[in-house]
This record gives sequence, C-alpha cells and structure tokens, in this order.
Amino acid sequence: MSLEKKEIDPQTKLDRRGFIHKTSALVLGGLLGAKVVYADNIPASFPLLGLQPTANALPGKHPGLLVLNDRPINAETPAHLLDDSQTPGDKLFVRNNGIPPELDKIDPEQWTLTISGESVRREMSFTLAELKANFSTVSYQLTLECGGNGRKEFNPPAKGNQWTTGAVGSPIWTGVRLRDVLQKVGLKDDAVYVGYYGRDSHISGDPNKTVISRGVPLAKALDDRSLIAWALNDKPIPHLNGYPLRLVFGGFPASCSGKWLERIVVRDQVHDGPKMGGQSYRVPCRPVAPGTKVPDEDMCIIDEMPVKSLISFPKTGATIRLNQELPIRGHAWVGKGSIQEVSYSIDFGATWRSCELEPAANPHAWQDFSARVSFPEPGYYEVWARATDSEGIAQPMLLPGWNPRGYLNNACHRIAVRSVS
Ligand SMILES: Nc1nc2c(c(=O)[nH]1)N[C@H]1C(S)=C(S)[C@@H](COP(=O)(O)O)O[C@H]1N2
Ligand SMILES: [Mo]
Repeated sequence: MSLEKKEIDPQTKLDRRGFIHKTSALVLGGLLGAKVVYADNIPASFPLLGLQPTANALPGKHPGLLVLNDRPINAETPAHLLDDSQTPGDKLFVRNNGIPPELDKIDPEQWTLTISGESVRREMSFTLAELKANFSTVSYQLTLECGGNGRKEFNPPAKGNQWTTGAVGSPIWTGVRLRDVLQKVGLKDDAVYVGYYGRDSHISGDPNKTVISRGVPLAKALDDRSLIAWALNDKPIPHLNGYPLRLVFGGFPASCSGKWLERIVVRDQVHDGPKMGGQSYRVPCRPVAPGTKVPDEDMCIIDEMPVKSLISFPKTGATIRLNQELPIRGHAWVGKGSIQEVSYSIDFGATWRSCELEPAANPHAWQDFSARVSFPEPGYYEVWARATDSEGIAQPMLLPGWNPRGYLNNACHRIAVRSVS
C-alpha cells in the first residue's frame, strides 16, 4: 500500500493537492466516508474530489462541524448549518479548554451540585433529582457565543482557536433559575460575584489543575434567565456541551457558562479562578493600536457581547438567475437589549435595505431575519448583513477594535452570490 500517511490532510483525508494513491477500495472508502465503487479504475495519482468528511465526525455532533482542534476539542458550525431558528444540539459549537469527563463515568443519578464560597450563609449540595424536584423548571432560548468568535480576522493575529463565524448558537435550555438556588442557600450581604467549577480535567493531566473557572457579577447571576440547565431542546445536553448539568448565561461570553457543573462559588470579590485574570476573556479598557502589548491592569473583563448577525441561508457561493429573487435568512443578537433592525447591502455597503425582523422568543434569544434580494445584472456580488441594537449601535462593516487575544469581532457577515442570466 503506497498511501503516504504524513501527507494526508485531516479534513479531507486526501493529500494537499487532492491526490490519493492507488490502494484498496476498502481503505479508500474509509478515508472518503463511502465505498468507492469503481476504485479499480482509478488511475494512479488521480486527484479525487472527495466528500464532506463523515468518518471523523465528533461523537453526537453533525459531521459538517469544522474541527479547529482535537485536543482539547474545538469545533465551529459553518454559517449554513446555523439556519434553524433554534440550534439543534448536534449543531451547537464545542469549545473545550480541557478534557471532558468520560461519558460512561457520568452517572446523572449521582451527580451533585455544591454551592459554596465565602459569601454563602451555609454550604449546600443538591442532586440533579433534588434540583428538578425543589425548584421550578423553566425554559428559555438563550444565545451562547464564544468571546473569541471571529478571532481569525484579527491582524496582527491573535493566538488561540481561529474561529471564523461559527462559535455561536441559540438552543432552548431547560433547568432551574440560578437565582432560586442561590436564594435557597442564602447569600451574605457582601456577595458580589458567582464562579463555577466543572468536572473536566486539565490538558496536562495534572489532577490538581483547574481547567477554567470563570463567572459573572451577582446581578447577572440573579437574572430571570440565568439557568442551571440539564436539557437542550428538551433532550439531555450533548456530552461535549456539558452533560449532565451546566450554567447558561445568555448574552455574556459563553466562557461564563460552566459545563459539567459541579460547584458554584459565591464570592465577596471578583472571582479569581483560572481564566478570569490576566489577558483571558479581557479586552483593553481603552482602545489600543493593533499589535500593542497591554499590561494586565489595563485589561477589562468582557460582560455583554456586542450586536452581531449571521446569514445562514444561502450558503456562500450560491448562484441565482437574474430574473429570480434570492431569499436570504439569518439571525441577529446582542448581549444587552434587543435587535431593532437588520439591513442588507449588495453594493459593498453603499446602500442598505431593511430585512424582515422577527421578535425574540425571549430576551437573550437571537432574532430571525429574512429578505428577498434581486440583482440588477449578471455578475459577482456579496450580500452583507448589518444589525442595529435597541441602543442604536450597529455592527461595524470591517473589523472592530483590535485586542491582544482577538475577542469581540462583530464585523458584518457576508456571503458571495453569483447572478447568471
Ligand atoms: N467546565 C468547562 N466549562 C466551559 C468551558 C470549558 O472548557 N470547561 N469552556 C467555556 C467556553 S470558553 C465556552 S465558549 C463555552 C462553550 O460552550 P459549548 O462548548 O457548549 O458551545 O463553554 C464554557 N464553559
Ligand atoms: Mo469561549
């Protein structure tokens, strides 16, 4: 067998130029995710086109997700797979900082959540069953977006997962209000912040190292829609997204929403767990020139995420006949308030037209938009979408403020469209 392993690209399993060397139908089939029926007829070194990879889909995840890193697992959702109004579990992006607890070692019957910290009146623990039985169950559609979504565009580049547009999703989450649980436990007057600890393990293998332990200011923790959730779209949360229990804080960077949740700490100071301090999930308090080294004390914690939108239909590269209208669809969201308007441009931002905009299912759910677009003559176009929030703040058309770790890129999303006569 002359297959040169080293040259195989992890996405397509073909080498960089698309060549695959003559080999058995079985091996080829394994690489391409389907049996090659006429494999014997393929001339040596003939470049096969290949299919979307299915063989290396993440467990429980849609095979179309783009894996950016496999240790820890980080995978984003291509824009056209985010077309659903409510993101299905298998299409929700995965952002792991460490190694998830093994699925067969998770027993939801035994899972407990402990509430502790210097600002609780007394430490208390609840099993999953006790959470379900003792507090009212609520469901909200809540949008989660990683603070680093869009990082890939920053220049000079920022280290970390090179997310394009797909570290976002908006499923329906079911659980209990964090507020109800905190009230049951009882808070001291000096409580200001709430942090989390999950059961994932550090990439180094060191059992004493915490992967990530972030949190939110008390006011956000007490919000009506801040949840301790066990279900996503009425099903158990997918393993990679925090099964069996996680926090969900819509509108804040998703890094606040602790997965595989085991402990909540109520703090009398800003929580100081790993990835709360230094440069993590922080941006310069005042704008800086691209490439500036910013001292830690001049970095501020990200709270509400900025206004943003995504075109989920059609997939970029669509072709449309000149005499036909192109339907476009997508979603718009913002951490604070709501979306007031979404508009689109086909002339690189010179003119804009309004889209139809649906109301949010509830605050912190994204809002669907749509429009029917016609093109004046055959040729290449880009469709740009731009959302404006209830404070009148619109998305920037190009990159917003550079920051050292590449957070908060809310530039307009765009797709390419070809009009043919
Ligand atoms: N325990 C734990 N919680 C975590 C993380 C993690 O690595 N471990 N990653 C955080 C980050 S940075 C993000 S963006 C979201 C991602 O949630 P998702 O993987 O369900 O999309 O989870 C957050 N909660
Ligand atoms: Mo994140």
